[in-house]
Amino acid sequence: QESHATHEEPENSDISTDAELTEEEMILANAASESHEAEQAIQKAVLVLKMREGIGSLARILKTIENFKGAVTHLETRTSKQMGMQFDILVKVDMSRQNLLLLIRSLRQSASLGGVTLLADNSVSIKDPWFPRHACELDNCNHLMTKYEPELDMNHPGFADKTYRERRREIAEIAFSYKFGDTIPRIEYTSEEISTWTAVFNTVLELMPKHACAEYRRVFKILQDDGIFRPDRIPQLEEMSAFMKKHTGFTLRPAAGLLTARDFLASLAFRVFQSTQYVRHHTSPYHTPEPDCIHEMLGHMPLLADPSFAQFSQEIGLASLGASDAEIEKLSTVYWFTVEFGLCKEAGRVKAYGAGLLSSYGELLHAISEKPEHRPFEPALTAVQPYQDQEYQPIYYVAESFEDAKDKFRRWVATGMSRPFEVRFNPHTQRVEVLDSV
Ligand code: HBI
Ligand code: NLE
Ligand code: FE
Repeated sequence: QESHATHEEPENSDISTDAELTEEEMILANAASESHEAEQAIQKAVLVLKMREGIGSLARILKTIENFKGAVTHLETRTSKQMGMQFDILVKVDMSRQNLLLLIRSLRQSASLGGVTLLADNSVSIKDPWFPRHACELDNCNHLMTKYEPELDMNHPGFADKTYRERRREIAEIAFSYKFGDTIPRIEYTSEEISTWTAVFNTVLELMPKHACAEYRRVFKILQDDGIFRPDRIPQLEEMSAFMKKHTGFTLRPAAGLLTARDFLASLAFRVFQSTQYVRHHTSPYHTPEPDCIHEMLGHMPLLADPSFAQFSQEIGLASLGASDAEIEKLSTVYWFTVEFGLCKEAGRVKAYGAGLLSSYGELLHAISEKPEHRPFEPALTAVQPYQDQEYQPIYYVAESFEDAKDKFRRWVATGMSRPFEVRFNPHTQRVEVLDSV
């Protein structure tokens, strides 16, 4: 018996079954050998174990996990449907990759277990994950993050405002019951909501000529000419969706609030943008940490109606399908520093294209001032830059152009993703096709 025998429990040491690693675990093992830090970092993993009839001991299994410094964060058992097996155990653990591999080997040699499968791991994509293959499946991709909501967060300006909370509930209801293909219900915005819009709209009109990128200004003008952008009226999601469909094929579906990054990014793969429909609290018109329809309309819509930018957005979405949690984190960081808070160069000048800047008078002025740091957009570095989403950003990334950002992003995705397949969007069927590449 080899080196791991030292970790072995005495009760099991007389048994030795084949402890070969599967294909996925080999990927994991290779990834693990890349760097010492990666091997040691604590990650999440999901294992399924089959316990044999008669001789199994759950306590002993847990003890083995503990021996390898694994922290069990979730445990489920259910009666096995298989002959000779008593029950299946689903266990989620936090542990280093190095120890995870040793643990799997050790468990495979245990007499009481008839099967040990690594279901998922934080850093390596699973082979056959579920993700939407058609825009209609986005009906399942509307999970909310419970964060900064007027109901939940004392710092939210609407926290103490009963009427506002009721209004938010009413509008969220539309998103919850929305199904693919439905017409997005119209909202009769109140005069208070409209005056918040008017205030933000007028600041955009004032700052845009000097500080917004050319693509934004171009589409903004069309939106004004079409009568969709007016100071005295909030655009309806349905009319904006029709406008975008005409320009880039992007469409909208209503979202109840901040969605999980995985769900939010997945929709972009289908050129669908999940848009909030409520209006920020009237006491904070010039900056709010959460998306609202003023941010979606004035920040996102003009650029999503630009072909080059639309393509870039879709590619972030495509890269997210079937990605690991760690990769989703990186992609949403790239999204954050580009689509939300990106700056770009135009004839040597720095301009804003990020939606969070264009919809926020306060942050736009901050971003182009001397205060924050400007760094060149470099996906591999940008993707690992920590950020917060409550205050103005201390760092912004500057792209040479959309084309350049797209090129760099493509190259980074091509080398940096672990998933063992490629995806392609078929515009004729509106489906994502999966191509095996390994
Ligand atoms: N959800 N509705 C909504 N709007 C966003 O802009 C948004 C989101 N969820 C996650 C998210 N943005 C960020 O994590 C991005 O960086 C992906
Ligand atoms: N801070 C932005 C605004 O006030 O419009 C919204 C950002 C949403 C991520
Ligand atoms: Fe946004």
